[in-house]
Order: sequence, then structure tokens, then C-alpha cells
Amino acid sequence: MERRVLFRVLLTLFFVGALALAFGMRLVKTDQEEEWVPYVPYPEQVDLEFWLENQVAYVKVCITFGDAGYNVSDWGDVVREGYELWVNSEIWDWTGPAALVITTFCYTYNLGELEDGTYTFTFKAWNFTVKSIRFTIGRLISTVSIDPDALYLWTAGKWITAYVELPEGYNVSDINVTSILLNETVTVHLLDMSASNSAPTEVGDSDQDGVPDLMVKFDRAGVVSYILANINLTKLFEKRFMTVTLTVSGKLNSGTPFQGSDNIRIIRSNMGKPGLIPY
Ligand SMILES: [Ca+2]
Repeated sequence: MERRVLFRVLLTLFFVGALALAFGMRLVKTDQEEEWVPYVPYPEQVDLEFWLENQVAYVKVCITFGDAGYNVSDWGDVVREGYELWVNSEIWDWTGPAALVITTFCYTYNLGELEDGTYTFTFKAWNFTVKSIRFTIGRLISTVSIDPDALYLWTAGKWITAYVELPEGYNVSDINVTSILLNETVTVHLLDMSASNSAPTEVGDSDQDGVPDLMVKFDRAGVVSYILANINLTKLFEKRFMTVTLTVSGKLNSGTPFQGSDNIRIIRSNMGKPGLIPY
């Protein structure tokens, strides 16, 4: 072997060795180490959203980071035990410098078709609980109050008003108003049919029980004609009044259905005569 070649080989070995030494020293350094370390986000960094689509339940998890130095290497698989569902993710924080850009990572979990019940989905990181969301599959039982309690069939009036309350943990503001039906038939009256959100609806607390209720209005004539088509008219004329159950059903924006009923009394006014076309 020529000396020049030997010299080059030795020189290369020297640099490789020096590099290895430098690298090795960095490994023992702990102070200004630039590396990926496990990270557990704060609940405030995490948004959980539940929805149903074709009977399949989904939860979308979004994590917002203050800079670009984070990574999610594993979102985890959905584990289920009864009505508890959880995922365990692996999230990393880069201890070195990172661009100061707010960064959001999102992932959607398919929870499959779940039987009726109330579930809790928990998002974990490195086995630490970060945040949970509760959701119900199947109909929520809502409290419905219909106004008027007594409906004189052959008198004038524009609206039948319903007040809907949802069970604890649900917000009436999340109701998809256009999905609401009375007895699966009569649609909610919308002030402006061309604008889907323009309904004479209002969130308040009409019965002052501390539980917010959503007020919706149905066209009175539509409700009356529905009732007349579904009761025994002969019986009504004999007895002068009857009790009917009106059911208000609909969906939340997440797709979760709700339903509730109220009984009202329908009264044949003195002017009503059999065979006469009402209203
Ligand atoms: Ca109320």
C-alpha cells in the first residue's frame, strides 16, 4: 500500500473517530439535549367532537400545540370495555428550537356501530388521561311541554308551541331545528322557508326550572288537521273533548336523536258540527 493512501485512510479514521466521540459526548449531555421526549397535552389543548353518520359513531380529536416542535407518532387503537372507550396515543415534544407556529394535529376514530346507551370516550397520552367526552347512542328522552294545554279545534290561532328540554349534559342549542317533527309528521314552522336557520325559535327557560328549553312553533292548522285525521271523530263529538299525545322528535347537530311527549286536551267548540269542515 502506498503511503499516501495509508495516510488518507488514517485521516478518515481520525475524523470518524472524532465525530463518534463528539456524538458520544452529546449522548451523555442532558442539559441542552435536542431530542424527542414524551409529551402529555393539557386538556385545554385538546378538542373532542362526536358525531354519528349512517349509525357509525366517530370521535375526532384535535390537539393544538404552541409551536411546531411536536409530533404524534401513534394515535392508538380504540379499546372498549362496556360503555367506556379509550385510546392511548404517543405524543412527542422536540426539546430543541422549533418554529413558533401554532400547529394542530387531528385524527378521527371510527368507533363502529354501538348499541344504545351512554358512552364515555377518553383520549389518553402515554396512559395519562387527557380528556373525555360523553355521548349517547339511541334516543335521548327529552321533556316536552306543549302550549296550549287545551286546544279548541275550531277556533283561530296561528301556532302550536312546544318547549323542549334535554337531559343533563346536553345543550338545546345543539338541536338541529329543521329536523324537529311533531308526531313524525308536522314540521317546525320556519319564518323564512328559504333560510334554513330562520325559525321563530328561542332558547329560554319558559317553566323557570333552571333547565334551558328550546321553543319551537308548529303551524296550528297543520297540527289540527293531523289530529283530526288520527282520532275517532265520532267519539270527539260525543264526549266533546279528548286527550291526545303529541310527540316532538328531532336530532342534535351530532346526529343523536331525541324525543319527548306531552298530552294535550282537544276540545270541540260549541260551534263545531259533525260534517262541517273545521277551520
Ligand atoms: Ca325549563
